[in-house]
Amino acid sequence: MRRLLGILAISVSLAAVIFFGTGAVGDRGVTRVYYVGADEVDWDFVPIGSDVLSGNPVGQQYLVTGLRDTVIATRFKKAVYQEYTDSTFTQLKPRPPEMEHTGILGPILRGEVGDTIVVVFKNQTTLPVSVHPHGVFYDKDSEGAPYIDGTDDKHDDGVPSGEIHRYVWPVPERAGPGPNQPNSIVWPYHSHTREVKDVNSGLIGAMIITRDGMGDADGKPTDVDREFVMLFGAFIENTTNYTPENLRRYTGDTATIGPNGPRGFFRFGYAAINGFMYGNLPLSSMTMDEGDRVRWYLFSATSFDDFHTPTWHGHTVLINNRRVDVADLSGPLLMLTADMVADNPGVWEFHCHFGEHMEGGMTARYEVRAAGTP
Ligand SMILES: [Cu+2]
Repeated sequence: MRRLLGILAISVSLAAVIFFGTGAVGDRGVTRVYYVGADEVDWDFVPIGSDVLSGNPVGQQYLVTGLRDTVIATRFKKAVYQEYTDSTFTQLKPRPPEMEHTGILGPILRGEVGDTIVVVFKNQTTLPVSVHPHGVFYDKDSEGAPYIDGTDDKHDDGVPSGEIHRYVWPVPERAGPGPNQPNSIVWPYHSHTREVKDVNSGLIGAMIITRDGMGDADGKPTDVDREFVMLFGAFIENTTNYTPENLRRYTGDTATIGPNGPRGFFRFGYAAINGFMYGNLPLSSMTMDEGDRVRWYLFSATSFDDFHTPTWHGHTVLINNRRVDVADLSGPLLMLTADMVADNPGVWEFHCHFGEHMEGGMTARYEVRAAGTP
């Protein structure tokens, strides 16, 4: 009988742990559900058609790496993550106006330490793709990467065209800001089915994780007025899921462009900020007010060309308690969070300081409106 009571007590406490959690995750957190589709779109790196910073036409020699004096195109078919309102995936959820600057990125996914992020993902592209997160906790059915791992959880690795997969990502302490970091930090998510081609195709986005107790109802950090999420990403266009089609559709030159043609290339790509080049990232979405506490979330993409040094004109930032005006993304898929106080009204350049990228259009602008501006 005593033994039976013991087993009963263990069962009850086990059930309590399962129901209430261990205290580390989910004790007072919420579950945040996002409906994310992967969609094929046409993307233009230079939609305005000119260099907004110089007022000049875009220098064609800079559109291409590896074959500098050949124009290929600025517009390509790509795949992007987009947010939908519900599981019918019929209605796109409008992007919050303050996040218009995120360009080619997928929706910003948010969580506070203790929450659980659920991504109901529908692949509406023509090839299997996935959603692979960084930082958050995941089991094998929510990893989104195919390799031999001794499990039968394969649906998440490459969700077949037209199918839905539910990714579940708890947000434990170790996914949140470390002791020396600000109250919210950035983690990338991206497709990892054919990682290189998928990311070059455009399937990448950002997740913001806020320290426990420091988020509002939406998980946004309460200690800043304005947030910017910036991908410094070189999209290598001859290694995407759509390269043959893109060459056919947009270059009008399948005979001579290509690895074996007389104008053959080794590789060509576009060093862009959120998928925009030459200041084409809309300035109207890069605004803040004088006095604003501004948090910049920066990360790099995954190619050989992804060595970036994001630079702010007009301001300094704090990165891990170090004051700088040039940030260090010296390698693929690095991430950092920078805090700024907007104290210098004006229109300012924000660019990569890696010479080839700077000349190659990895430039944007931001605007600080003077206090009292209506
Ligand atoms: Cu760069």
